[in-house]
Amino acid sequence: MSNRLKVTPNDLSAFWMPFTANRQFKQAPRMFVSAKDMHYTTSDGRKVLDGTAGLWCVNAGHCRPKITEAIQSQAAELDYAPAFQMGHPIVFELANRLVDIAPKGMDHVFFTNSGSESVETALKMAIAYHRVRGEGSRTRLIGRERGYHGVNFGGISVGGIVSNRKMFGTLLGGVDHLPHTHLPEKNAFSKGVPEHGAELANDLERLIALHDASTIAAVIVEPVAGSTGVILPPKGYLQKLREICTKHGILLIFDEVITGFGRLGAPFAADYFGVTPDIMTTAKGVSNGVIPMGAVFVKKEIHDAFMTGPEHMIEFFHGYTYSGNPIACAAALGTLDTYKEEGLLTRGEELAPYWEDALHSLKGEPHVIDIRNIGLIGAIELAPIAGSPTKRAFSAFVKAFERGALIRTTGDIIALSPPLIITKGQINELIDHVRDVLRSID
Ligand code: PXG
Ligand code: PLP
Repeated sequence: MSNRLKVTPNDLSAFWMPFTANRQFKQAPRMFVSAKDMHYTTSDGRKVLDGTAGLWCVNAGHCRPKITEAIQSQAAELDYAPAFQMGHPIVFELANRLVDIAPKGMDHVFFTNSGSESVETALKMAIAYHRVRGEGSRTRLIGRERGYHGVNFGGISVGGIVSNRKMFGTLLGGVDHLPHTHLPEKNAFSKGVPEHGAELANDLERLIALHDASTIAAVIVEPVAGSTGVILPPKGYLQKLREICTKHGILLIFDEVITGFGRLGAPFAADYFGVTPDIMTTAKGVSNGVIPMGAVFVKKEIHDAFMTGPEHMIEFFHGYTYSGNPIACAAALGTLDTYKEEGLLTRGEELAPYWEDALHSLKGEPHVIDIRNIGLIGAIELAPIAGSPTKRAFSAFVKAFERGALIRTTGDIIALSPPLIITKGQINELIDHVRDVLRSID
């Protein structure tokens, strides 16, 4: 056992933790000190089954040798190269490898360091694209209620999660929202994509009638909404959005930060649904969550529209100090190698029926009011405790952790998204933990 295992820092106050109930956490900290494949190890030496791939990102499982080795050797060879006006070989190699697995037509990649940065990049690209081609009046952005697009100002403006928006002032102007597609009264306990609700895409026609297409740059949606508690697109919904955007010259952005890299059993949600967006934002699974990285995929026409004007001029005034950081690139290449060798980008397809049955076996357990699934994503929605929303799901989270399973909760919804290497036995184990937890909480 590592000698770090028993160490608990004696002062937890300096670190202001993100998206955490800081005071509650610091009274009873939950600490991971190591991880391997499907498991974490806690500071008190317990093994915890990872039911959430970290935060939806560790798709290949933990501490995979190819990724670790790639990082180690890159760190010793070229640690950093300036991202602007300079290059290094593996960032080009990585872009080519990513384009190879991307949906057809997405021929170019812009690197960022997170999903939030990918979203800002995509929104800026969309507005600037229209401007470089002489349609500078297209500046408006359309998001969706309950959407999550990270935490930067563009992302929270097009996003639709009230608590992520209300504290932060007036946000970006010129933004409107489609309605969300969560219709529990019609679709509860659907297996896979729900039957009802495709017509909600027609609301885009209403927004276009209100604002006029000539003012709208882009529509951004998560093909499957993750953070808000797993909301699936009704059958035919994404196709409809695609048709309306195309008809009106509006760019369609899929935010695939969660759905990208095999989560649905296909490399991207665009492949799964057979709908190709104009821009695709990714992060998380691109580097297995190991080193921060994001990648924005763009269609050739969009990229090429910028490649005009004097050749000595910068074409797109945007980029990050760490765009295409060599060590992040090495991690991503090690990740893609692991995905390829183990067939992980499509493994979810084989496992999905087993996953679906296991999840839906929780129907009828205490508090369960809906179960949703797609690929290797699952959601179990609980009835909230009257007057104390989120409390029931949070106690399920703590109980599960104590029993040996990491689950994720948002509102009163339990979201599951295990690493894509999970075995059937481990699926049973995870679902059994959830079942026992549901039976033990108030
Ligand atoms: N877009 C989508 C669709 C996301 O899911 C982001 C953008 C932002 O990515 P970064 O890397 O900036 O966090 C996300 C991130 C959860 C959870 O438990 C989800 C995310 C992040 C952390 C927790 O639902 N999604
Ligand atoms: N703030 C200051 C003062 C900077 O100099 C920079 C980058 O040079 C940034 C913010 C942006 O940092 P990054 O490129 O890591 O996003």
